Amino acid sequence: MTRRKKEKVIIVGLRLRQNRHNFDSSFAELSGLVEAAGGEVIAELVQTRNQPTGASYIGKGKVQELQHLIEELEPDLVVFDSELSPVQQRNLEETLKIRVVDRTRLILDIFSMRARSKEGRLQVELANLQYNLPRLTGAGKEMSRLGGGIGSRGLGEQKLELDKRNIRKRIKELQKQLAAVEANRQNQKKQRQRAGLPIISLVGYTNAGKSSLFNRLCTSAHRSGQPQVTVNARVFQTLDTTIRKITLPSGQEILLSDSVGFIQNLPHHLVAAFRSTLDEIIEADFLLHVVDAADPNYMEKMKVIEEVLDDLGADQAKVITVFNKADKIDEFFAPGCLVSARTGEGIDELMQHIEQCINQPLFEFG
Ligand SMILES: Nc1nc2c(ncn2[C@@H]2O[C@H](COP(=O)(O)OP(=O)(O)OP(=O)(O)O)[C@@H](O)[C@H]2O)c(=O)[nH]1
Ligand SMILES: [Mg+2]
Repeated sequence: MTRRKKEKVIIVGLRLRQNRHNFDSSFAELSGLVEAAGGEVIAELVQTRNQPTGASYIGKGKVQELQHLIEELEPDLVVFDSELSPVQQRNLEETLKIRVVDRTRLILDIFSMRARSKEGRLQVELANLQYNLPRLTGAGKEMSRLGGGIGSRGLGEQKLELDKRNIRKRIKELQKQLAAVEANRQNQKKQRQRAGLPIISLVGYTNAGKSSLFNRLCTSAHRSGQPQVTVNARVFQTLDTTIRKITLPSGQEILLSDSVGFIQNLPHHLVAAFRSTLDEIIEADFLLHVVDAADPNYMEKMKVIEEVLDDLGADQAKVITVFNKADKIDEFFAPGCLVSARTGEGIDELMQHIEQCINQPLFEFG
């Protein structure tokens, strides 16, 4: 992919009166998502209302205000902090004469940039097509109109001209290919189960430090020399699942798995497409919920993860909460382990705690 210059973005949000708090953290996060997609936020526009309007999501007056802002600042696109209906999106683009991208599309874009494994790519393409299908009016016009840049990734060049019928065909094809990959994965899972080792999955909000903790646990458990997973301040750095066998201080072996992070308002298309990855995460014997203790919004983010885990049907009793980034904070009351993946502080205690959980009576593996 060629490096294009940063696209200029105006972000727009609707603060619903009954949902103020969620809005603030979601909107603050939107800038990070725009950056992750290769853009730069040059202005923000927020409206407070009781509910969105059917035609243009924000009210008429606000659309006018946005229009003035666009004329003045000449952004490349506008990003809305919510999923727009196909009609709202079309109306807005026609009125504003500019590319309009919603939060869902933006997250799909980032996932498209990050997907590496075969399964990840198939899942992302599937989610993209499912998102685009109801948004196509003519024979593939809309998709090719998008041209490039934020809001257009994840569809191979050759697929830009697909019409609805072909998209449906491609969706079926992808589902079939994914089923095959899934069968393969089930096989691997059986093999792992046969080995009888407990599986511990790292879960948590994107950027909490799951991959850093994964690496730290791998080295502390004397597995240095193993290829490490990539750590990055960008959101959704990790998409693919990595599993390593590590040996805890007592000699107990476990399988540790690192995977995709979550975020509030994850697009349901994406969740559906990633279902098998998510199922695998929550089927682990234990879930190590990694929380960024230095994040002022850590409580809300914890709640997001708890809700996601609940939706996925994960057993709360399997969750071990660990607060990370201890090196960044002075004082913190942690109702669980407090560690720093960076400095190694608290890691021994965490490993002991994991061992205790594994060796609880009544818990059997395989
Ligand atoms: N100061 C400090 N920074 C940390 C610590 N752990 C992780 N980080 C930083 O936090 C950022 C995110 O770390 P990752 O390990 O990639 O986070 P992740 O949860 O795997 O993120 P995704 O894969 O995007 O979901 C990176 O910039 C890390 O260097 C820590 O203990 N202390
Ligand atoms: Mg990661």
